[in-house]
Amino acid sequence: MAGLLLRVVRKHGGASAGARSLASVPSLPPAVADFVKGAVDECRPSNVHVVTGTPRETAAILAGLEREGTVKRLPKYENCWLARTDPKDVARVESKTVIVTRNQRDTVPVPAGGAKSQLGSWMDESDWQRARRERFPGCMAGRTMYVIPFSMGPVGSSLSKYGVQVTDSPYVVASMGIMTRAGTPVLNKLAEGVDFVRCQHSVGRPLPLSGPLVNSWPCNPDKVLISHLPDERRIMSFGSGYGGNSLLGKKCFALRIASRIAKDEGWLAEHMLILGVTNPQGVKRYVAAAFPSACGKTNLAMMKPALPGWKVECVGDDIAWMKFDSQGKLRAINPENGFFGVAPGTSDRTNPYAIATIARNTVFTNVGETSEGGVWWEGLDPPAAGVTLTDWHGKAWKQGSSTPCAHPNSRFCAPAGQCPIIDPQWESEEGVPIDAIIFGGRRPEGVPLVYESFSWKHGVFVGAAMRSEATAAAEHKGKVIMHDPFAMRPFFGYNFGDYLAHWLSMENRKAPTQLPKIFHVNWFRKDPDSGAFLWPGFGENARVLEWIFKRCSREREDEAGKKSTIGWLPQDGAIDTQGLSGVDMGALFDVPTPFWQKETRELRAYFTQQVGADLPDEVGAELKALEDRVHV
Ligand code: GTP
Ligand code: SPV
Ligand code: MN
Repeated sequence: MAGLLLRVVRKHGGASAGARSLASVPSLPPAVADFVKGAVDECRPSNVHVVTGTPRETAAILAGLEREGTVKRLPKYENCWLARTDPKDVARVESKTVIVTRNQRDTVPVPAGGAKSQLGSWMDESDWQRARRERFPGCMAGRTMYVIPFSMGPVGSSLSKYGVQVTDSPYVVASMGIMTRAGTPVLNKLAEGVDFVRCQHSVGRPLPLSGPLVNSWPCNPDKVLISHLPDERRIMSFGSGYGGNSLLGKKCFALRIASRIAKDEGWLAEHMLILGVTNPQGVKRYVAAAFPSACGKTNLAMMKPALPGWKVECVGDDIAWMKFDSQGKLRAINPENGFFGVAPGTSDRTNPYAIATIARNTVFTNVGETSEGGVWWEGLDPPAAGVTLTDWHGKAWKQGSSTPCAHPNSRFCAPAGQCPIIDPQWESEEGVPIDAIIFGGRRPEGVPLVYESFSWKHGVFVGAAMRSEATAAAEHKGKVIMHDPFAMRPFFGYNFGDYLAHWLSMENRKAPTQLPKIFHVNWFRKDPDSGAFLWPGFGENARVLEWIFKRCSREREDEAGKKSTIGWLPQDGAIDTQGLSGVDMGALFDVPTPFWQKETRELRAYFTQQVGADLPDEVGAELKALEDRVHV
């Protein structure tokens, strides 16, 4: 294999680069070798480097990035790095993210009246072939192609899946080394002949450069295309080096491709955190929660409970793969190995365990920098007197400036194992047992702090009806309230109608099934007069987890529950408010009928226009039942 690669490499690259690749290319399992050879033929790198994952290799990659000026060391901490991107490459690009299938309807419901689907973007196979030919041939000229064998989930777990990413971005190699289990142990697993997802990524800036780079961050914003071929289990990503666009194990694989695999195999791949919560009596339960991007998953997953005696432990902060076991318990694993978390707002007050997690071995991107070689962002205390700040563009920055110091979607990339409250079971091969599923979003009005669904079917409807204020994690502008069903709108790997049918089918499994209870939370309701949040959030969210915990333990349906038009609410006093002051529980639990009438009409229009004939009857019936309850 090494000889084969060397020949391919020599044909297109310099002789010295070829000679280096001979030394660094170990023999690859045949299927991996075929994939790599195809990528080399197409992208024509001058060198190939198979990633082993050793600390020495990682250090060398970071040192190379430092020499190139892509990252700089943060001397205030141990092995921490700062990258500033081209300001045109700062977030996931939903408008350039597509799924390629033979039929459009395999990817998205066909919207009424020729409207554009908001539930994903389909691309025709021949259009995709053309787009590929316009981008990939020769795109890695002069660069090294890194081959990253990686595992989503603990290597060897029956719930895990494997991938191989080729990329010309050493920043991606360093980040994938944190976010996934990558390197030789995975290559050994692949040598057993297990399936893997083929992931091809290029920043799209072959050498010599046709124009200057901004911030030494190669990318090609005009040509960005993040494409998925679920039938072939293949991902092809071009033009962006940032986040979910380029760390292909995350959204592309673990959500879009995996949700399709999960449908085929009878499990669930979801945009959910997983946490364990232990009550003062020592009883422990696990819950999974789906909130849209930048709506509080990392914060909830690592929460420090404000309630005495309660303990939260973190299994994962972004993605859950869940499967019913032979006893009928829903078991979840976190397929990731690190956190790619939103920096702004993270502080000792809001998320002390995240702050502890990112103190070493962390890559920061687009945050502010202090003159002491530390990091800074909105939400942290002002730096000590005499310490000055540089913003994410690399310019001097002062408090009170009209632009933020850190980009609102600036992120930290840190190993999950460094979290002080990582759950002892977080790498368990069989996964942790899930008792409750929580949906939520940013809803400034109308939506109560917490409610519980009436049934599994109603819970699926609550997930389908999720809406949230737009955030900086994607390219949307302004604070519009967007539909984001199951927090999966940007991440569905197949038709949303089929996805709903798949969720509903969990109730009709032949095998024993203990369905988790389904809840909806909203930490973000605002006082209409002052615009301030009504709920303190963060550690105080433990009060809501306590109610959810109790609802999971209840023997009677109406215990500690009050029936409302939208679901079960806590009875007065059922949420512990001891020690809280100035919180208006009445306002937090108000369910205004006019608001819900409007919401219901809006939902009916959305389902009709966007899901149409693909909406399962059961979900239509739940909407009708809600309409009847709120008298629409
Ligand atoms: P992705 O990584 O994009 O999927 O985001 P996420 O869902 O993990 O969101 P994260 O926990 O990083 O929170 C995003 C922002 O919401 C941060 O600025 C937090 O400070 C803020 N936030 C999180 N939880 C709460 C809360 O309970 N109340 C309020 N007011 N803000 C919160
Ligand atoms: C999200 O947007 O939900 C993220 C960040 O978790 S990214 O990996 O960039 O998609
Ligand atoms: Mn996310």
